[in-house]
Amino acid sequence: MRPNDLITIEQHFLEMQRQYPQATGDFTNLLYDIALAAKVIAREVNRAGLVDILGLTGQENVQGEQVQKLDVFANEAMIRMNEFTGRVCGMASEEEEDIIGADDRGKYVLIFDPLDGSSNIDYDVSIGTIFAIHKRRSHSGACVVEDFLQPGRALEAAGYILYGSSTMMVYSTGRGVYGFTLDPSVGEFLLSHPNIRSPLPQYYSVNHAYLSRWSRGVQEYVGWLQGEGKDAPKLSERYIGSMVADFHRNLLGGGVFMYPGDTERPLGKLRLLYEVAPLGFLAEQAGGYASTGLRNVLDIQPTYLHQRVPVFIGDRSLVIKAEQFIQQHDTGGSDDDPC
Ligand code: AHM
Ligand code: MG
Repeated sequence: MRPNDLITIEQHFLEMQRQYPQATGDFTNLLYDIALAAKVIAREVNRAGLVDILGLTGQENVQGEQVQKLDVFANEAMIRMNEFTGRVCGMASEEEEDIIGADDRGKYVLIFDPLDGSSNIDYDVSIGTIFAIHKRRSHSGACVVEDFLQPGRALEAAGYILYGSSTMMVYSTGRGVYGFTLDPSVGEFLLSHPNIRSPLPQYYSVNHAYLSRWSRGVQEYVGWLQGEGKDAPKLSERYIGSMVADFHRNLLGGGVFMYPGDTERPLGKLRLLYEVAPLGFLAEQAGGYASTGLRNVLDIQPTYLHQRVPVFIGDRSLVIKAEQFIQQHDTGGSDDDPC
């Protein structure tokens, strides 16, 4: 790539900001703060394997410093990089019980899952940070929980950072989805995937270990994805076990990811505010769709911070098909929604 072709994430954010002449720059800078936090977390994630090889895990490394768990480190990095900037009045993290106060003057609230897919951390398998930004609803003073409890449809921006074979930041402000790849030699995210649109589906992603606990509708739907019945697509399966990595794979390769409710966990495992709504926002911006199986996840009015919802996300026609199977087999035609 010639230098003239390079677009850094900062240039891209500034270019986007020019479309809003009244913008103060706060929002642009907030996105840039997140990109900076991402670089700090990426450095630590990349070192983690090495730390293991060198036998430095445990409470202290050779310098006598505390070695933090990666998810704790990522959580603290996101908080520290955003709390005193004056851009956010508060944050909500999947790792924290309650909201985290920041600068009362901030116009935005930041919601994040600092390290999604944490069961993969010890095995060098892709993990990621998911983030979402809302405008605060309260007018002054400290932010309140209602500032965070907004439907996904109201998001100002959402995105994720994937720590995989390379580090990528993918985001949307509601005007398409853009992907940037971190070039470690220059220490900057460079535009690598402009205006992402999901291709035709090839994959489905689900944890099959829960098959016996799924409803009839979900079982029949997964059978259909595998090739049973009329017009069945006969897809290949891929399941990484990090929602952010499974979502990313399907975003670029085409497919559907799901974490349905089951007899043990009627609302599934994934959290509306930290995982489902941000990725649902991105899916829709890339031409896809995200549903609980009964309704669009972006239309749900959250009632509490750590609310869980079942999710089917990715290729639009495959998600609509999931809704049809569930409608036909599980609800007896009723629209009652446990979410
Ligand atoms: P986490 O936020 O604690 O990492 O949990 C969420 C993760 C998702 O990334 C992933 O899709 C899911 O848990 C995997 O769960 P399971 O092991 O039940 O398939
Ligand atoms: Mg998570």
